[in-house]
Amino acid sequence: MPKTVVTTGKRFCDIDGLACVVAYSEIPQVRPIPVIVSTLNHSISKEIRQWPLNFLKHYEDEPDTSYVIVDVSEPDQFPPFVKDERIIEIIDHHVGFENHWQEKIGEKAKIEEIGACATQIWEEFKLRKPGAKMSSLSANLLYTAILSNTLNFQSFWTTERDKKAFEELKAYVNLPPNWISIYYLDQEREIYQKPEVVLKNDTKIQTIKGMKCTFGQIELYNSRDFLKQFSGLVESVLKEYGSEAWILSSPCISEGRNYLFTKNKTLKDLISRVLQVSFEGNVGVTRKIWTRKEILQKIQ
Ligand SMILES: [Mn+2]
Repeated sequence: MPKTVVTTGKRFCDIDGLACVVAYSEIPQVRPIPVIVSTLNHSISKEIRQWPLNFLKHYEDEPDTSYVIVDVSEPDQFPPFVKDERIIEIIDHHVGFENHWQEKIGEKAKIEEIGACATQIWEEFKLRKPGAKMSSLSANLLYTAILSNTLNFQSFWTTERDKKAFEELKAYVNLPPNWISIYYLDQEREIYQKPEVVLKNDTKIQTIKGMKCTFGQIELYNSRDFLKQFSGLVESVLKEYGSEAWILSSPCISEGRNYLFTKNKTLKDLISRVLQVSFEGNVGVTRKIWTRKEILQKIQ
């Protein structure tokens, strides 16, 4: 029997990736198999982990399996079982590989600059299943993913489409009225319990101006307090990757700006110039909130 698998990146999975895999599996007539091989990061809070998330953690490729990829489009980031030639659809909001996939699968490659991939999945659901009711599990996940991936609608890539999807999903969610604060406080608690794990699950190696750079990210309610307490730990964790330089970016939800922490002069100079940040010692504060993706696009 031909099967379709819907999956996301292999390194770590955030609430957006999870939401997209689970919700997408509701769209086609014959349900695709949801598979997530990566570690779930802290944006998937303890409470969310207790929801009946029905994905598989492993998959063995079969010659008649087709693949749908969500929330990632860089081929290097796909799980090892995925066969690129059998990818039938890609929905993602990370730019860089649009032309590559356009050539391979044409209009089935939906790669757009938008706040959350969850927004694209909601739109896809509406388009392909007009009038259908989404399960509250999927709606809860997409709703939370839009909130989280747009940094509470403060990120630069947030669009009106994200806001509209968030509003429309309210009709299908089954969440307490104070869900937003429950969600963020849950995450913060977990981060303080194991900052090292959280940081490792959201660290990427990037080449910036020809320099290998370890780029960590921790989204917090209060980044200033966190850095006061954990700057030493952040430095030692990021140094472990052995790159030429390291940097932490911490979007601070309560202040609507980022705290950046690095000891590398080249990075400080580059970021000061491009993002108009002035560093005091090793810490710089931006004027607005930036995701790592946006920072990288600006400085590369
Ligand atoms: Mn995403």
